[in-house]
Formats: sequence, structure tokens, C-alpha cells
Amino acid sequence: MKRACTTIVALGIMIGAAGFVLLVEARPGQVTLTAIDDTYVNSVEGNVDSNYGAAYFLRVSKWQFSSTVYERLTWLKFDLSSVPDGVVVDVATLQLHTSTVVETYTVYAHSCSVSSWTELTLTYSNKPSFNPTSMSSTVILAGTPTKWYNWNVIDAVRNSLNNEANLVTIVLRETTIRGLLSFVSFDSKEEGNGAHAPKLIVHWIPVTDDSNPPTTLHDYDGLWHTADFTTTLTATDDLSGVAETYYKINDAPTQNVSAHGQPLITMENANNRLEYWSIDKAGNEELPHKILTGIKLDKTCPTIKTPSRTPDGETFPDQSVKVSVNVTDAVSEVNNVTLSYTTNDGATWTDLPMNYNSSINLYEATIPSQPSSTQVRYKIVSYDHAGNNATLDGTEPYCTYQVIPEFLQLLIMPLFIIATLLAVIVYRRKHFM
Ligand SMILES: [Ca+2]
Ligand SMILES: [Ca+2]
Ligand SMILES: [Ca+2]
Repeated sequence: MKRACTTIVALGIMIGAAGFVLLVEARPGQVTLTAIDDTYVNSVEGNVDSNYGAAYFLRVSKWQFSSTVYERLTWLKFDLSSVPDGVVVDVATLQLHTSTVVETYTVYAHSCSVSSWTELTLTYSNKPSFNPTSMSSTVILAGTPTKWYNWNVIDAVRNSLNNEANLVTIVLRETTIRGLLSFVSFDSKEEGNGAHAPKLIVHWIPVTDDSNPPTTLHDYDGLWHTADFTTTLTATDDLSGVAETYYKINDAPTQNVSAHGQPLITMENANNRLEYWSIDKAGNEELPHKILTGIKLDKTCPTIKTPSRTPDGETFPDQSVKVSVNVTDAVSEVNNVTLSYTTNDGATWTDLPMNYNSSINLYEATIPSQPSSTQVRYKIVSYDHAGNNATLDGTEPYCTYQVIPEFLQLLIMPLFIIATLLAVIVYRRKHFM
């Protein structure tokens, strides 16, 4: 019995020892790093190839002589290998100690994805390009030598760790033109006993502390669209960061944004459905999945059939003309139909809204009576609710008619009266004989 117990205790210690190492890495932690490379570069013509890596100071300046602007930039490099894998950096603070402050400066910190430079070879000419957008800035006040100043450089540190790089480069510069001989100097790691060397404080939290899933938002505007369009999904996560955003369109198989891009709506429908959600790097899934319905797409123009006219034969000067037409639309339905007419091929078109007559399923508008001999041309334009439009442009033969000329009217009217009289006579003879 005793022997068995001893074995169990020994096992427990082994598991405990193995677990202890993991637990240390899973705890929040912090390291203070000292720059492994620090130097500055100078844009003055005679100094563009100069190296200052062994100097006991680092300089930042910006000044103008004649019409040329000159600058000194400070370059810093830190080794992040002591930051454990799989943690989330929540604080990264750069600290520099001033030695000379000629006037008040605003010193901006920039990230640089290239860390292959060394402090003893870097010059203004061979420096890598750095991110032109600064991460943060700090005001260095005139008359404050021998003082520590801080910059938030979390973007640079996170970028390096996300790219699985162990090195991080930070560039410091001023963007405002200062006095001709002014500058700010910081102590380099070569100064004195190194106590004032540039420092980088990195604090992290373990991913396992992250129990909150991401939040995903869409940017659909709720409106009808007339062409395939993308709904952009944007996800945020409080700690570990977003690992992936997923979606399903109309219950099709699941897709993810990194492989398939943002959801593209291509199906014509008044009620497309998008299900979407994200998962963070700690494995927390956004539940329940979000559902967006009523995504509207209509790529099809209305259909305008051949219109009819009443009267459809001769048109007299005192007659108005009613135009009727069948217009339909797939998906979003007809929004409006307009008849425009012009007389004698004039440049001015008069618009008449066409009203829907539900008893005959036709849109109708009445063109007012016109003087004799007038030629009338009309066209019909219809829009659906999505904004697609179709046009009968008036070049079709049935879109033109002419009010009969006066002499024809004088000719036709007696003929019409005679024909009517004859018809009456024939009728009476048939029925009363
Ligand atoms: Ca140095
Ligand atoms: Ca989270
Ligand atoms: Ca349509």
C-alpha cells in the first residue's frame, strides 16, 4: 500500500511540474527590454552616408536652411523573444531619457516592418522605409533634460508578434520645422553605464483569459440594389483578436472572409438572407449567429408591352387620345410609368404619369386633343422599385399618330354622315319590311 501511494505522489509532482511551466506562460506578465540597436540618421548632404550607431546620444530634429528641409531620425530595435507565444500584448511602452532639449518638440513614433538594419551600418541613405502614419506622439518640453518620456508603441509590437517576428523597429521623428540649430537628444545605450538606455516595457495577458466572443457588424444599407454587391462584415474582439469571420448566404455552405472574401449578394430577391458570425483566437464563437434578412437585389428592368391607342384609327382635332400599356416587373415590381409626348418633332416633351387601371391591368394616360395636322409622338418610361428602367423610345411606328388635316376632315365628315344614313336605312329596311 505504501509503495503504491509513493508512486501516485511522484506522478502528481511530475504533472504539477509540467503544468507549472504552462501556467507561468499563461499568466499575465511583463518584461522590460533594452534596445539591442539604437542610432540616428541625418539628411544633411554631407552626412547622408554617416553612421552614428556608436554615439552616446540619439537625436531628433527638423529644420530648414534656404529652401531645403533637413531632419534627424532616431532608430531603435528591440528583441521580443522573451514575450511568450500565444499571449496578447495589452501594453507596449517605449521609454527614452532626454539629455538635451533645445526647444519643445513633438516626437512621433512610427513602426517599421524591416528590422534587418544594424546600428553600425544604418545611414540616412540606406534606411528602410517606415510606416508614414505615426502610432503615437509625445511632447518633449523645453528645459527638461534628464527626464524619461513615454510613447505607446503597441501597434509596432503587435504587428511584429502577429508576423511571428522576434524583432521590432521603432522610428522617432518630428514633423514640424523647428529652429535652425535646435534638436532633442536622448541617451543611447552607449551612454554611461547604460542605465538610461532606451527601454521597451511589454505587458501581456494570456489568451486563455479571453472568454468573450467577437462582435460582427454588417454594412448593408437596407435598400434595393441593381447590381451584385458586397456586404462588408467587420468584426472586433476585446482580447485575443478575431481569428475568422464566417457567413452563409441563403443557407448555402459556410464560407469564410479570409478565403472567400466578403459576402457577395448575387441572387435577385426581395429577401436574401445572410447568416454571419466570428470566432476569436481563443476559440470563442459568436453565438447565436447573427441573421440579416430582407437583403434586396433586382437586376431586371421592367417589361413594356406594345401600347394601344383609343381611338386607334383617325384622330380628329377635338379628340384626346388615351394610351394604354401593359408594364410588369420581376422582383421589385413597377414603381412608376410615365408617358412623354412631343408634337411635330419638337424638342420639348410633356410628361404624363400613367395610372394603373387594376380592372384591366394596364397603365393609362390621355394625351390632350391637338390641332389638325399635328403629328404626335410619345414614349413610355418605367422604373421598378430598385431603380432599373425600361424605355419605349418613341421610334416605334405605333408611338406616332397624326391628327387628320382639315381638308380631309371636310371630306370624311360628309362621307361619315352618308355612311351612317345608309346604315340606318339598311337597318330599317331589314327590320320593317
Ligand atoms: Ca547605439
Ligand atoms: Ca475575445
Ligand atoms: Ca425589376
